[in-house]
Amino acid sequence: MPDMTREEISSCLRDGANSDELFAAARKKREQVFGDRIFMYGFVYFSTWCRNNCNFCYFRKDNKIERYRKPKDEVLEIAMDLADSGVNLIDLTMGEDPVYHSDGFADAVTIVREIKKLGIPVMVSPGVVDETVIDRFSEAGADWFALYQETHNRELFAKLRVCQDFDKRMECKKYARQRGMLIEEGILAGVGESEDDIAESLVQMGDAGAGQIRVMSFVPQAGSPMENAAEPDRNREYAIIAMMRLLYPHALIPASLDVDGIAGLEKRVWAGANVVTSIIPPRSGLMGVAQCTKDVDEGGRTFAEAAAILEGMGLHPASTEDYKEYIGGLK
Ligand code: SAM
Ligand code: MD0
Ligand code: SF4
Repeated sequence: MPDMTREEISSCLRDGANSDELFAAARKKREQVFGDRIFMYGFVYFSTWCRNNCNFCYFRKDNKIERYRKPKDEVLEIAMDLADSGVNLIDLTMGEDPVYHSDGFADAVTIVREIKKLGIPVMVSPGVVDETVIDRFSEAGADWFALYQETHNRELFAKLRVCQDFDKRMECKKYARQRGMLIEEGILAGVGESEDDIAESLVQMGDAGAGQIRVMSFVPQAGSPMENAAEPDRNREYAIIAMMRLLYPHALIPASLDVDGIAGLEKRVWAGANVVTSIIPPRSGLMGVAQCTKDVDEGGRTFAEAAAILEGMGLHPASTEDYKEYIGGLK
């Protein structure tokens, strides 16, 4: 339990948003726990097919876009390149691809097993899956199971994740935690949530035992029902990152390159984040989720680019051994 009530969190978000003291306090907390180390995550979005119709997402089933499903060997090659570049973890992400659902995620489980042989931690982000699939991922050695509720307000959830079951999504990550995996929880900012909704989510994320917690500003997507919604003010996301750090000093909190590309890194780290996520190899044909192509082919989302920005802030990418030791303590 955080040592602030929902009301206190909510009023702090209302009054303290964008205040320098809030960010300074968050950075101080991060420094106390992590020193000058920042963790680095490689991102492999290996199938963009999806059976769902989330209103905020570019990859929703009804969006008429070009899709891919990368063959196993190519995914492994990309993961190896990422590992060589220095990332501490490979995040294997996919849409809720019907082909994978029909065969028990056989290839995905093999990919996890192979990447673990390289000695690098793995996160899986497959969406809602059966318990037997979670068992398989866990047995293959997946360290993390990521599944974002987006909001803990059920009414808002129903508007965002249309025709999906709120409780089933919660139960799924709970089961993954029981099976010994670490879990990542996440919310969206700028989708019609109130400060009270955010406060509720921040409390519930802690209650669920999430070792990693994230917030991402909603990015309107061409061809989706929310295409013409307003771009949310980024200060809200920064303030939420800082609140997360103050409430949960030991949490891993991403600064995602998937919202504003590499240009958005510094502000998020300044707000208290301690993990760079969505590092993608250039010219790999891979996409991001919220910013599907931004900075990717230009090489702007690489380890080297992100590391240079961190160094400029007096921070340093952690070694993978260091990262393993840290998450070992979370398990
Ligand atoms: N398909 C799986 C699922 O939805 O759980 C795995 C992909 S998941 C990692 C994709 C996440 O990206 C969503 O949970 C959401 O938080 C985020 N996202 C998707 N579209 C977005 C958008 N337009 N703006 C910001 N974040 C977005
Ligand atoms: C990211 N694009 O880290 C990824 C994604 C999935 N586990 C994470 C949203 O920003
Ligand atoms: Fe599919 Fe995930 Fe996008 Fe929803 S957020 S449409 S489940 S890829």
